[in-house]
Amino acid sequence: MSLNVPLQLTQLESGATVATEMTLGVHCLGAIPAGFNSTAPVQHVSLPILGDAADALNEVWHVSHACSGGQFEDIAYRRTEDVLFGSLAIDEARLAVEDGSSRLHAATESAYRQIFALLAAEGFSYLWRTWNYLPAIHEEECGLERYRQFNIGRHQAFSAFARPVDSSPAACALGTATGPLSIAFIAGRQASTRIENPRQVSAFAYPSQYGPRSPTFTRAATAPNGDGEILFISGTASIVGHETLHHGNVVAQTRETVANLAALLERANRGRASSPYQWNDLIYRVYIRHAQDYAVVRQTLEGLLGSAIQAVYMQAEVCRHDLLVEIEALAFKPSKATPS
Ligand code: 3EB
Repeated sequence: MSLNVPLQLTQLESGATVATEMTLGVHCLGAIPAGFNSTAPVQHVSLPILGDAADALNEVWHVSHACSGGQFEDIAYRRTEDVLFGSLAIDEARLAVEDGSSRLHAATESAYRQIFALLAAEGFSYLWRTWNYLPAIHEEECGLERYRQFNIGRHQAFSAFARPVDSSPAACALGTATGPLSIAFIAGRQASTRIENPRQVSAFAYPSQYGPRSPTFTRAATAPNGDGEILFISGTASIVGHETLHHGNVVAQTRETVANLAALLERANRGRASSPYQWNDLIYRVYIRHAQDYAVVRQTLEGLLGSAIQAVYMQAEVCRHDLLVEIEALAFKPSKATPS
């Protein structure tokens, strides 16, 4: 199968119209830009943007020819021969559940069952990356924190479709103040190559103190893209082993997070001696729990990675109470790694 139509990502200029037939999907985090109009799937999450409001995140996945697509239950999707982007939002209030059972659990399980059913129907077996946003992530529901209910629902859908947890996608999961459960994803016809972090216990193997079902994500993955590849780095935080480090110290947490990102880059760069991923190749999303930490997080990050990095900073609830910052990233390379 030809893989000669690489996926690209561009930041939407304010006021620009999307080349709709060549657009695979869009992420709008923060306000939707004025005049924006898309027939392609859009993941819209209203997170507060930190710094200049004009720095809202409006990313467009596109290719150089027309895509096909449609609607599958709650999912809007577009696809090429090689990749499929989808987005869905589920209003929990709309769901009928039995007394005493969690609406978020039900919504998450339904969302992931829909995703896996669509991928089976379209022949895209490999889930590369998911972006999960859920309201009130720390609130209790049916005696358990909602992030943990989310994890149970996600895990059950993986089991129902016989997807082993160690084949999980790269991912992020963040809390929003309001809005529906919102999930976007990219899947491929070909497998991604998963990367774990030697400094961290794999998330899918976390001990049960973090909830009855573990989060199903891998720390990073590379995916084939034309003659090159895409690197997806999952939400990364100040966790070593499985424990949060540097309670209450956002500067130290930012530094530890960068050490984790460096460990992932080191792995991703095996077999890439001539064209390694470098800090400036990455496009970052930086989630900060307390908006007032923005200046110090940015200063710390730019001090370590340089002030030329391309990053959008947002206020969001990171999924453990004691985590103050979480950073995810992606990058494109025109060539693949050569297996050593
Ligand atoms: C962590 O390392 C931080 O549940 O999909 C990061 C990325 C985190 C993805 C997810 C959670 C998820 O455990 C939290």
